[in-house]
Formats: sequence, structure tokens, C-alpha cells
Amino acid sequence: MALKETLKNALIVSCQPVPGGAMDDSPYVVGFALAALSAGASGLRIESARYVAAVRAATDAPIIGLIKRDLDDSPVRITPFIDDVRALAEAGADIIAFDATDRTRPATVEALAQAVRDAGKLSMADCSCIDDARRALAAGVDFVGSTMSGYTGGPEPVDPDIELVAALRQLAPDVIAEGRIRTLEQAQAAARAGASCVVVGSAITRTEHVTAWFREALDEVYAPAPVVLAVDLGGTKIMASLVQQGEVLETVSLATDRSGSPGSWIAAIAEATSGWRGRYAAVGLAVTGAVRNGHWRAMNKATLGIEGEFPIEAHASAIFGVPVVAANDAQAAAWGEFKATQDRSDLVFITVSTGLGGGIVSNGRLMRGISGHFGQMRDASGDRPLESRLCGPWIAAEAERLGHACEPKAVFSAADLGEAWAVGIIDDVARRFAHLCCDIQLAIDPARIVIGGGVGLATGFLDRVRAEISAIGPSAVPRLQAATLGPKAGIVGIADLALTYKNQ
Ligand code: ADP
Ligand code: BMX
Repeated sequence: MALKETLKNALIVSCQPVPGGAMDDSPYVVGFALAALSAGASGLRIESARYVAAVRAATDAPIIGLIKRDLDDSPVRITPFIDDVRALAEAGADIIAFDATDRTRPATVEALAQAVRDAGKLSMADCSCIDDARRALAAGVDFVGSTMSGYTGGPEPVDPDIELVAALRQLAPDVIAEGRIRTLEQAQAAARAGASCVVVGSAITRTEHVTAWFREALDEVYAPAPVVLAVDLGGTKIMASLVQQGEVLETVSLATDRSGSPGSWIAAIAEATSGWRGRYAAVGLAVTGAVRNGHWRAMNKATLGIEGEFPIEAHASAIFGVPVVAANDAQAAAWGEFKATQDRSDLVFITVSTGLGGGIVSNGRLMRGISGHFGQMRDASGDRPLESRLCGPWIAAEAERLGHACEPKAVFSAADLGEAWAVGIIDDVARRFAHLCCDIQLAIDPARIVIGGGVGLATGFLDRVRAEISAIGPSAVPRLQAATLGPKAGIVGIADLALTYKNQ
């Protein structure tokens, strides 16, 4: 009874060197044991009669003794034989631990428990599950432990089995939490789950294990960051880059074949980037249109004619041979812009390009689904999407209607030179965009609205939009910024998303 009291709310340190390792000798085991006791451990767990005897000669502190054996005809390793119990008792153990699992075994749990009693010692049943504990308690053991959880088949877990500790506590008061307790938080969790004492082993006394944990943790940081093949597929152009940790290493651009199909666009990307094969670990596809559950569809076929729903992630990963993550282009750009600076305030990204797309980052999270599809909201007429007159193709069509057929870029140049027809077109677009930004400010109140896209980033566009906003004099003035990453926002954003989501 006194021993149970001593071990109440205690830390027990298991001093078991790696077999055959540099510390596998009595002086080290005794040293670890005395060091642990000097710093607040109340008990020890020691393997083999030889080490129990050596530690016993050095201290009166409670010792849980065990003997590990690798048997040919039984998976049971911890104190399998009655003779082991006797040897441990003779060597000076106070508590004798044995495997209490329900597996083929040389001696029954009942016989071992009886042998411990016969030797005048207390017993600890190393259990893998609650049923092991039930049987062991029925056989009269003094302590039940979670030691064997995770070691009777299947992959070895990383974390301790705190749930088993809590379940054991429902059966008996003297519960020892043991197994994979590596951190202060895990030890506390075991205590909170009701353990009457906690055993920590490797994390204190296996230098090889602790060293390897640190080595692996550092390897993760020192390992070269993975490279992603990041693609921005818009209604007008496709950009593909190799990206590493937000750095764009190389880029190719091609025109989007607007008469093509998802299969032909992916094939064109694979062809244009064939020289980069083997250099990337994942592919990220930022695409115009909506992406949900790896499937891609158009919101507005005028921006790009994607027929039906296309399984873009499955199709592309078969072609590229690495995991593929797809997302909407403007959402990816929103994420790229969010990650590009230290500013953690909410942002809305808007691209004015072949269509008008958007993305929202709120509380540090990218909103998914179809959020940000501002271009699909109705315009004042009520019967067409806002983007039909707030995009590059509308500028070109309007220029042609006015007898000045040219690309939007040339319309901007003409507007810069003060040509009235061009100024009228650009002012129209800027006014509509200014209204949209004011409405977004009222709906979402972002700290900033970041602008991208061929038209959005065109020279002078933002200044004209700001002038229109001043003219409106809104109750809440949106803070507009040009994309820090320029046309690469989508590329950088999807590269990061690809690494985040590739295993999900
Ligand atoms: P995508 O829509 O494929 O993502 P962009 O962002 O480049 O591609 O947007 C394409 C639209 O932007 C086209 O209508 C194009 O004419 C127009 N555009 C591209 N570059 C400029 C520029 N420098 N000035 C004005 N308009 C541009
Ligand atoms: C359209 C829509 C959005 C896209 C936006 C910008 C389609 C095909 N696309 O509103 O999903 O984000 O255009 O795309 O419905 P871009 O091609 O102009 O860059």
C-alpha cells in the first residue's frame, strides 16, 4: 500500500538503453536512474535482472522491473516466463511488469500475477486495450498500464494512447500511463486523463532516439523546398512556371486556344513544359471558372467555353504523374497576394481580364467555392453579368464599334494621348469598376482591394478608378492596390495551394 502511495501523482523514468547501443551498460543505466531521481522522478522502470540489481545497489527508490525477450513461438516480449518474475524479484524489483495481451504466450496472465504475489511483489499489467486490463484486474494485478497500446499489429502510432489511459481509469484507480510520451503536454494530458503516474522513457534516456527526432526536425527545415509546376490558365493566355518557396524560377507563356477543350489545354501545357519533367513534385492549376472537388466548369462560357464538368485534377495528374491541385484563378491570385507580404489584413483580389474574377482572404483563410465571382453578379440592366462590360474583350468590341478596331492595350495608349473615343471607353470601364469596389467595401469591408489582370494592371487604369471613386464620394472608401506580384499572383498562389492540398 505504501508503494502505491509513493507512486501516486509520480513521474517514473524508464531507463532502458537502446539494445547494443553505446549506453547499453550498467554504469550508464545507473547514471540515468540516479540523475532522474535527483531531479524529481519517484520511480524507475528497468529492464533485465542485471540492470535491476545494479540500480538496486545504488538506490532504494521504487523499481518496476521487466525482462524483454524475443521468442520464436510467441509475440509476447515483456517478462514472458515465470522464471523471469523470480529473477526480477531476486534482483530487487518492487513491481514486476509483464505483457498482459491476449496472444499466444508461454505463461498465462493469471500464472504471472500469482508468481509476482508469491514473490511478495506488486504487479503491473502492460495492456494494449481495455479488455487486457479487465482480464488482468480479474487476475488480481496491482497496476494497469497503457504500455502495449499500438504494438500488437498495424503501423505504430506516433502519439500516446491517452484515450486508453482514460478508459483504464474507469476500471481501476492505479493506472500507469506509458508509451510514446515524448512531450510535456503529452505527460500532462495523460495525468489529466486520470493516470495515477506517468512513465517517460525514450524522451529522457534514449539519446539515440532524441537525437534522431531533432535530426529529422532539422532535415525538414534544411531540405530544399519542393518545386511546383504552377499554371495560370485564363481566357486569353496560359502562363506556366516552376515555383519554389514563392520564387518564380522559370516561365513559359502561350495563348489560350479558345476553340480548344480542357483536354487540349492541358495537353498544350504538358507539351510547353515537357522540358521541366522530373523537376517538380506537384502541379497547381489556377483556372478561369469554378473548381469544386477537383472538377472544373465555366461560370460564364463567354470567358472560356468549358463544356460540362471536367475532372481536371484526376485528368492532369494522370498526365503529369504527380499530385495536381486545381483552384479558381482569381482565388489563387488572392492567396498569392496574401502570402506575398507580411500584411495579414483581410483582402479582396479582383482581376479585370478576359472576364472579371475575384477572391477573398478573410481572417487569414482563403474562401473557396464560388466566392469572389463578382463578375457573375448582374449589372444595372439586370440581364447580363457585370463582367460582360467590365473586361478586355468589351473594350476591344467597343473600340471596334466606334471604328477604331484594336486591342485593349492600344485603347489605353490612345486614352493616354487624350483621344476622346478611347477616354470614353476607359472611363466607362473605370466607373463600373469603381462602383463594384464601393459595393464590395460595403459587403465585405476588406482592409484592401488588390487589383490584377491585363486590364486591371494596364497603365493608368487604377488612377482612373480612384478618380471615379472620389467622384462617387462613397460612405466607405475602398483602399485599392495594384497586385504586388503583378501578373504572377495566380502562379505564386496556386504553387502554395498545391503544396498545402496535394495530400488531401
Ligand atoms: P487572362 O484573362 O487569360 O488571365 P489577362 O489577364 O492578360 O489574361 O487578360 C486578358 C485581357 O487583358 C485581354 O482582353 C487583353 O487584351 C487585355 N490586356 C492584356 N494586356 C493588356 C495591357 N497591357 N493593357 C491593356 N489591356 C491588356
Ligand atoms: C470569369 C469566370 C471566373 C474567372 C474570371 C477571370 C469562367 C470561365 N470564368 O468571371 O471563374 O475567375 O472570369 O478569369 O467562368 P480570366 O480568364 O479573365 O482570368
